[in-house]
Amino acid sequence: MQALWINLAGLAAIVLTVWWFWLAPKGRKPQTVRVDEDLEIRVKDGVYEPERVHIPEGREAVLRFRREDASPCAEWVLFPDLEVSAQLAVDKITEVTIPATDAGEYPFHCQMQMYRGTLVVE
Ligand SMILES: [Cu+2]
Repeated sequence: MQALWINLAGLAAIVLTVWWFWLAPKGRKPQTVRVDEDLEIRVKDGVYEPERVHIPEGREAVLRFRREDASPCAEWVLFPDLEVSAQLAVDKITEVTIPATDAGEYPFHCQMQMYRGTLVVE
């Protein structure tokens, strides 16, 4: 009986692995991504990727920026309408907390407005 349970556990692990690597929905270079634990916003070559980020209305959200551009241009990210700004560390994740907000579109950009993105609260 115990062997059966071990086999079932092994089978479940295999199924989960297959699902995760082959069957789970994955966006290919999505322009729009729901905020979740795995979302990173890459800061590289003059673009935020993804450049549109969706977060739920009325809930605080944490955005993770990974700055791969060492130039000073990319150093800060500003959400002027939300009065949020953050200094981004190079080659690291910087977490930026967005306060609970009404639905709408809120642009964000670097201090020179060369990098540009939109936070979509819905
Ligand atoms: Cu800039």
